[in-house]
Order: sequence, then structure tokens, then C-alpha cells
Amino acid sequence: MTDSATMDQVFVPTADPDWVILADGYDSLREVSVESRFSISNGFLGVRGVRSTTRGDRWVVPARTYVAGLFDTSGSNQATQALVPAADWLRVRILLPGGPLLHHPGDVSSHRMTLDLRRGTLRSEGRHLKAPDLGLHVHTSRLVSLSDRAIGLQLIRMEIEDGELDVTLEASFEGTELGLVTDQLRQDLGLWHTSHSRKYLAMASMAALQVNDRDIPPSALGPLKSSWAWKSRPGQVICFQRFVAIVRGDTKDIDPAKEVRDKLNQAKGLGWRGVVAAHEAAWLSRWRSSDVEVDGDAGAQLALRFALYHLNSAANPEDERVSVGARALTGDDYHGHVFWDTEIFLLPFYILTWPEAARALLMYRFHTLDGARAKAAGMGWRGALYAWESADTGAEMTPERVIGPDHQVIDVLCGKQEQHISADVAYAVWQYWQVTRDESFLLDAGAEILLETARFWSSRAVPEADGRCHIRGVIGPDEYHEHIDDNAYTNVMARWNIQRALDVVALLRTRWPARWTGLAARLDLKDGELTAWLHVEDTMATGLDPTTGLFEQFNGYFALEDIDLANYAGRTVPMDVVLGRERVQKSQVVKQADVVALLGLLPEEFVGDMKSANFRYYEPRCSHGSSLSPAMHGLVAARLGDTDMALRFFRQAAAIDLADTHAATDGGVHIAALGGLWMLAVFGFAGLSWRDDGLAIDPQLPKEWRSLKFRVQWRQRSLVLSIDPGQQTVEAIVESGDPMALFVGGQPNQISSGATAVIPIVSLS
Ligand code: IFM
Repeated sequence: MTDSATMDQVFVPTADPDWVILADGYDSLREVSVESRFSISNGFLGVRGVRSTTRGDRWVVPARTYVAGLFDTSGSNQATQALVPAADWLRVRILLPGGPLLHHPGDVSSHRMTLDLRRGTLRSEGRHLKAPDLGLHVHTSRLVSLSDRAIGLQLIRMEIEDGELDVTLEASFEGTELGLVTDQLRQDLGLWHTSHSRKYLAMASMAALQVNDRDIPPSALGPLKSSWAWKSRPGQVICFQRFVAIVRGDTKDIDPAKEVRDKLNQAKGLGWRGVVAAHEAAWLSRWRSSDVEVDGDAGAQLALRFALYHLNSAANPEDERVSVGARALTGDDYHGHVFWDTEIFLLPFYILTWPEAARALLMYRFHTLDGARAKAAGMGWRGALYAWESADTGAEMTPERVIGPDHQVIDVLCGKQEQHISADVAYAVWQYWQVTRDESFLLDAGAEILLETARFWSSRAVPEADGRCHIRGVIGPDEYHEHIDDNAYTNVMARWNIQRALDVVALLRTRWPARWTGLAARLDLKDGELTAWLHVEDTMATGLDPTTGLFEQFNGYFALEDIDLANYAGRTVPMDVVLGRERVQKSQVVKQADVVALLGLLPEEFVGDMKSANFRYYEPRCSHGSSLSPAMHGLVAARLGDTDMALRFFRQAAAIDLADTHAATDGGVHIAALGGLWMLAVFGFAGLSWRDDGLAIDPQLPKEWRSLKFRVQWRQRSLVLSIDPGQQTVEAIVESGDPMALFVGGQPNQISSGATAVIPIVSLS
């Protein structure tokens, strides 16, 4: 098969609107947001969706390529590491006798970008790209392979519509001298290293061009730059293909030049069709494990697919040295730093649909445990206090000052005070253990994380004259209030962290006594210390008022000014801008789910009416100044049966990255909000939870949703669960693995492997 005959199949857009995100034309105001939204990524490489419409003398403008873990400090700021972008490997220019083909946005009579969520590919199509003497119809396609994460592929197919003249296509890399120190630049290879962190980057490339299926020999123009010249004729079909291979080295032990060449040769051996086929097969497999299908709400369906696309793009099960930053690999905001977002908003998705990826993300926390120990020791505590913002060593990366939303320079205290991160990491470790029963992980890494974080809390919580242990001077998830005492979220999560650590001690002692002896000796953990933990757990202050059942968000919160946020409905800026930081700090206005997040994560801490009482108190006081907030509120609202409110929060969370009304996505997609959407659908609307002896489901679907179907993994089993509120049934299939118990409305049902169990929802509570 010739390229001209088969390459166009690559560009055929997926017809099903539930699987594509489109951008038509060009809007300079929204362009940067579109670039984030249309990013392609495979957890190792991320390429922003810069379109083939130009704003200058380029036909394809720089596409920022991020390489996971390629962190460095800048000369001016030695403290904070940031991801260093790699060279743009997608640059192409068309040169005509009168100069380069300028493709000003205004010249475009039609231009469409299509992000194919199912196939993980970004395509574009532009017609009538009129130069004075040449008409072109251009299709482009790009991917970063999910099958071999080192590989990227660019395909371009052009039809000459009119014009007979000398044309040159120039393909190069851009930004080869930016951010990194160059070691070598050759025709087909570039080698660089970072200035301070001593990481290595290698990029190798091969490109070819055919005119009407005839190979045109390239002219080498210099390092990573080639061109092809021919005479255009109407009807001509030009096919261009470029492979790139990219390798990151963290030490000098590997030879990046050899590795990258091997990778490129493997890809060349497959050919572009083979690379596309392997990539699409890998995506198909991810969708088989993670798809969520909604019938009756096209907007919700697309929002979920978009979320799943980015979630599946963000992780890399093959690399334990990196985690997912707050904007994944789709933009510069937060410099690629890793927050609690990963453990609380992303890990649930990975644990339940992609345990291998979840494990790698948790191993990143294991490998950065020494950084967490150093942070705790540096602040005078024991155990492990994880960095609020983490890069590759586990050292604290939170900047000390930033520009605030009102454009003032403000001090950032989160790096020192937002300590709940340690309990959040422990929480994710425990969830992973519960769902997977991955013994080697628990024994080699998970137990140590649980013990060291518990040890931190036990030294951090101080017994006082009232007989209770207090944690003073922290910031909770609600970052509007700083230097607060006894934040309910922090203290209850800390207590829970200590309890789970003691559980793990008991488990190890019983099942793996030799491992326990070794670990306890290595960590110098004696019985006396464990007894002290028990005391802290027993006496931890939580701010719970037994008469109202309300947790006070922190000591003194209830006495603060109560501001009715309904009076500020329709505002377009955060509340700390509307009221000023000082007034917000003296008020009960909450930035994001705090006690509500605790309710979302540890519902068992809220007995009976406490759930509803706390939600009804805090929900109206939340200003949703963080993208993490709406989905967490929606999850809790759904569990409480308020599906109308939950759906409103679902749409609010979905709009963060998908609505064209604001440009908050310029610096990358809000990956935690996308993880939150999945949590809201699966933990909220479907009501999925787990117990020691199986999975449980308690559906609360919005009225509009005719059905909800999703996939999960549970202790070496793959399951598909479908909820049909019309038929009042839950359909469950264990596709692989042993029979298991599924509790519907609290009633146990045994599901055997391979057969479909149809369980009536009449038993729902
Ligand atoms: O982790 C969040 C935090 O909770 C609110 N500010 C943004 C961070 C990164 O998403």
C-alpha cells in the first residue's frame, strides 16, 4: 500500500461525537487554552496542542514538548526545580520562491483541529491555505505512542489544489538551545543535559517525504534540520512522516545516544503504520479497562471521556521516579510539581482501573521518602513530612512568594504549613493495598510510608494541658486560612494515618513476622513508640461538637464573620479578590472542600446525621476558589442523595477545562478536577465503595442519566458494572478472575466469573 492511499485513513475523524473534541477556526483569545486542552501525552512525553495555524513565519509553530522528570533549577532560583521543555520536534515550513508560506489566521477559510480521544491522536485539517501562487489542502496528525513511550510520530498529507512552482518543505527542531546545555547536535541526533540537576536528554529523528508516492531525497541543512524540494502541480499528493525518539537519563550510567538510536530504529522497523497500530491498540486496551458510559447526557459523556483521555495520558507505569504534576504534562503552571492532587484525586482512578500505574505513582513517594524525612527533621519533627510541592528528589519545592490573584506579591506558607499531604500519601497507600492486596508493594514500600508518616504525626501532635493532642500552625485544604490550629481535616486524617500504621504493624507481626522484625529494626521502631502513637490517636483533638455533630473546620472558625456567598453569585473572580485576603481570612468563607473533603474521604468518621449536617453547613460557605473543589462537593452531594446538586457540581467541574467562557486552562489542564469527575461518577453517582469482603454499590443517578456503565479492577479481577435505573437493576460481570461478592444496597450477591449477574436495585437503602 502506498502512503498516499493509506495515510488519509489516519486523518479520517472518528465519527462518534462522544469521542472527539473539536476546535474550528482560530480565536487568539482562546488559543492558549485550546493548546492545553488538545495536548497529547503518554505519561513520559507531553506535547501541547499547538495547531498548524501560524502566528508568524512558521507553518507549524513550536509545540511545547515536556519530558516527565526532566527537572532543573534555574540560575536565578536555585531552590525551585521546574520542568525544562525539550526542543519542539514538529516544526515544518513551506518555502516558496517569494519566501516562506505565511499562514495568517485570517487567511484560513476552514481549519479544524480534532482530538481523537479514542485513538489518542491530534489531527488538523485546513483548506485553501492561500499563498499568492499556491493552494493547499493540508491534513496533519500527531501522536506520542502509548505503546512505546519514547516515540512520537508526525504525519502530514498535503494536496496541491493549484499552483505550479518550486516548493521546499523544511523540517526542523526548534528551541534546541533553550533551557538545556547542548552536548551534541547532529543531523539526526541531539544530546543535552540540565545545568544543575545533571539529567540527560537525547532526541533522535528520522523524516521522509514523498510526492505522489515517489521518495524525494532530503537535503541536510544542519543539525536536526532537513528539507525536500519539488515542483508543485495541481492534484499532487505530498506525504511527510517524521519519527522522533526521546530518552531521559537520570545518571551517567546509560548511554542516551545508543538508547535513543535503538528506540528510533525499533520505530522505523515498525514503520509509521506499525507505530500507529501499536499506539491505537494500547489506547484500546486502556479504554477497555477504564471507559465510563453514560446514556442520556451527551455533555456528561463527553466530559467523562475527556477526563479519562487525560487521566490515561498522564501516568506511566514504567517509571517509578516520576509522578503526575498538577497540570500533568500539558502546561507550565506549577512547573510540573506534584501535590496532594495525585494521591487524593488521581490515585482512586488509577488504583481501580490501572493498578500498575498506581503502583508506580506510589513508588515515586517511596523513592522520595528520604526527602520527606529530611523535611520533617529540618522542622524539628520525626518521621516523614512530604513536600507540599514535590519534584524529583522529594525536597520542598513550594515557592516562598508568588503573584496573587489580585496581582500582588504574596508570601506562600503552604510549603511549611500544608502538612496534610503526609496523611494524603498514607491514605492512597492504604487504598491501593485495600483494592489490590499487592503484598510485595506493602512489604517493600507501603508499610514504610505508613509508619514514617504516622511517626511524623505522633511527633507533630502535642499533648497539652486539656489532655488532648493538638496540631497547631497548619494550613488545611482551605488555603484561605493560614497558621490555624487543629484543622479538622488534618487532625482526623492524621489520626486515621496512625490507626492504619498500627493496623499494618499488627498485620506484619502476624503474617510476616520476620519482615516486621527487619523493618522495625531498620526504622528503630520500638514498642514504647507504638504505645505513644496509640496515646496520640486516642487523644487527638478533632473539633467535633457532639451536640451539633459539626466538625469545626479549625479552632475559632465558628466565631469568624459569616458571609452569605449567595450575595456574590455570578462573580467571575475568586472571593479573596472580591473581599481582599485579610477579610477572607477573618471570615468563614472557605476556598475549597475541607471538612467536605474529609467527608468525601472518610465517610465513616461521620455517623448518621453528621454527614448531612456537616455538608449543609460547609457547602454554602465554600467559594470553590480551587478547581479541586466542585467535584469533591458533587461526590458528597451524590452520596447524600442530592443528585440535582451533584449534577450541578459535575457540570461545574467539567467546565473548568472544557468551557470556552474563560481561559483558566492556559497553563495546562486541571488534572485533579478531571480525576474528581471520575470519582464523582463512580464513587458518587454509582456509589461504589469497598469492604474487606468485596465491592459495594449504592447508585444515585441523576434523573437525566438512563444508565451508567463503568469498569474497575478488584484484587486481580476485571469487572464491568452497569446501572439501569429504568429496569432498577445493576448488571455485573467479572470478566476475569475469581468469583466475588458484590453488595447492592447492603445485600451480598455472589458474582461468578464470565457470567452476567442481574441484581435488582429494590434492595437499595
Ligand atoms: O493542590 C492544589 C491546592 O489544593 C489548591 N491550589 C492548587 C493546588 C494544585 O492543584
